[in-house]
Amino acid sequence: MTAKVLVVDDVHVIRKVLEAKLLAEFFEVVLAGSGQEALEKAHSESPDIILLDVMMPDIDGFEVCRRLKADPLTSHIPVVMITGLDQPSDRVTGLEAGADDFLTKPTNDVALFARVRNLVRLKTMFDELRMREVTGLSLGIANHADPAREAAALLNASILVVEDDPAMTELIRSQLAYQTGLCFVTGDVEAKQAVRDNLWDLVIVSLTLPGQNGLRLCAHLRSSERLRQVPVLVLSKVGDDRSLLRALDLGVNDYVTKPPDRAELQARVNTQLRRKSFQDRLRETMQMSVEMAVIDPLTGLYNRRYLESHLAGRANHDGASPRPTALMILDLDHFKSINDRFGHAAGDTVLKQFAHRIRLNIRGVDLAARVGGEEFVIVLPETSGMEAQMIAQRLVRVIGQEAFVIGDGRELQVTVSIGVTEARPGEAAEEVLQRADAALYRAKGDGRNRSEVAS
Ligand code: GH3
Ligand code: MG
Repeated sequence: MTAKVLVVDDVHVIRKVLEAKLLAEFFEVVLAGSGQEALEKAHSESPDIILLDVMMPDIDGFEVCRRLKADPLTSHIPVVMITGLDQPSDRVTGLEAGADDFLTKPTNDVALFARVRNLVRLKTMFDELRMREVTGLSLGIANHADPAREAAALLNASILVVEDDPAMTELIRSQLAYQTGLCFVTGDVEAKQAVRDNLWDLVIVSLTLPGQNGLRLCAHLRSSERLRQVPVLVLSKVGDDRSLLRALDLGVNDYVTKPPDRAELQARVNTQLRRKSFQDRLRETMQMSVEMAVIDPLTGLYNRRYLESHLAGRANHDGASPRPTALMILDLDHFKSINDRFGHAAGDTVLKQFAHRIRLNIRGVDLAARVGGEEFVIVLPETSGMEAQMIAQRLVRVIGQEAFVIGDGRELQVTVSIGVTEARPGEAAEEVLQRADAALYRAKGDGRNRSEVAS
């Protein structure tokens, strides 16, 4: 992973040391020697992350951070505050200023790279999400970011804590008391069961479980695609860099040393939960664009494209099932006059309600698609032409019997005509559709509000 890091410190030597370390890990580095310069370079260089010293003579780090986070052009760049002393009050001030993470001087390399990588990953994901949302919004297929939902994701997360030390468990319970979905287990066996049965937003694993079970659990949590979606935060013992490095190598997302500092634990938990929530949104956006390709937006039924590929696939599988497949084409009667008399919006409302009634009256295995303006197709697997005709007659009743409601309580009588046919083994979709269409034509000719089976 490569990323551009802006290092801000008024002390030349410290800037140079950090630069050397980051360059050695193949990061691109930009330096700033004052708060003012940091603000300028945050704009001109578009860094992926900012390492920000607290104590600087012109504008201090807290104020720089506040200004970065208040500016829409820089608010998305993660900021790591570098606090001079191990001062918990500085951390709290930093978090209040909007900092995403913090490190204490002198910076320990393991911590430095873990934090930087973690936040760069987070930003990469966030950038990707913003890009897709912009594209999605312009296509009308994505929702705007929902701040209330995001806030809820940070408080009502489901968090699994794996810790066998009762005192530590109590400490974590009190530090994360604001979280409503905390669950504690003491061993790796229970933990494996818990991750198998539930999808967690975060798993916190103690690396001091007996017999390296903490590390083994981390490996397990990275072993499958499903589990890899869950962020892992480890609790490590001060000085046990070996286990910590192993865990980071295994791909855990972040760590806190024991006993955790309240502000630090909360900040790291929040970072991971935010990451998880971005990730979930990304997946939803992708899911949505996949659906958009095959779903008719007005009715929620499949579209013509989906139906065509479904029918092509069905023809290839013919013979596998001894039972026939039936198909029907449905066309609303005199739909043009509904539009003419009540307007296009009323017509749309009728189409939606029509689709809803159809869906309520077919089986889960049946496939309903909107193939034209007011023309629909239903494919019924394992169904004969005669059975399909009975279903079609029921649909005719379901549509015609009860009036449709269009806006301000106005009611409207709507009827449908249906052509039914049974697909012959190996028959091309085109032929089946043509036969159903001919039957539909007869239903229209015979007075509408009825269904006919192809001869
Ligand atoms: P028939 O009983 O013979 O089927 O008559 P019809 O009026 O239903 O058929 P026709 O094909 O003459 O008209 C279909 C109308 O459907 C014309 C078109 O304006 C309308 N239409 C097509 N797509 C939409 C849509 O998405 N929304 C609305 N409101 N109307 C649509
Ligand atoms: Mg029609």
